[in-house]
Amino acid sequence: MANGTTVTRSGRERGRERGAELIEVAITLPILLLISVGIFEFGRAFQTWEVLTNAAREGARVAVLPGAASNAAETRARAYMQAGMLTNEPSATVSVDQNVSVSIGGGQNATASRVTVNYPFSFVVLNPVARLVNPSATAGAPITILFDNQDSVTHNFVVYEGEDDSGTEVGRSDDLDEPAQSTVELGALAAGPYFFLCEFHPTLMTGELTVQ
Ligand SMILES: [Cu+2]
Repeated sequence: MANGTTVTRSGRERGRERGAELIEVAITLPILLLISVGIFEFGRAFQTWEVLTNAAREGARVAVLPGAASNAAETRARAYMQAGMLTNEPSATVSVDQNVSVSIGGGQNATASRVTVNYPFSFVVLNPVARLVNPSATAGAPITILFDNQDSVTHNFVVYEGEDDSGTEVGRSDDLDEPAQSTVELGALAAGPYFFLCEFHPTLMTGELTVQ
């Protein structure tokens, strides 16, 4: 070796490099796993969404038939959800309004039916992972909800303890009559169900929040 440079590596240096690889894998593997799990989870979410859209449409097709029985639309929508393998179908709510006015163009309106399907969807893996990252999203920690009205119709957001509006009120937003936002501070809540609604649309805009 007249002019050449020899590079020798001691066994200890090679070992250090292997250690660095291990750390790289340790950092990237959870991210890779999260991405692949996310693909499955969101794939399932979109599939559920498609089935629900079709179930509501099937229900609406039945609801507009002359002389349709009042529960026929709901029965059809639920049958579609079962056929679409939505196993949580009993917890879903289907509401049918057979007296809705829709615009059919040219300034004309027609009577129509509106079928709304609400289905409780939860991510199998991402929910627990989110709780790992943010364990404060559990009972005992204060909860802040950002109520975002994107509508030019007045809405609000009121939360009650328990399963209906007979419980103690634990928080409310401002009444928003135009697109705006309002924060609702719920404080630290005990585990259990909390009912929420919009006081301006108390039959349509309701829901339940579960503190775990
Ligand atoms: Cu409302």
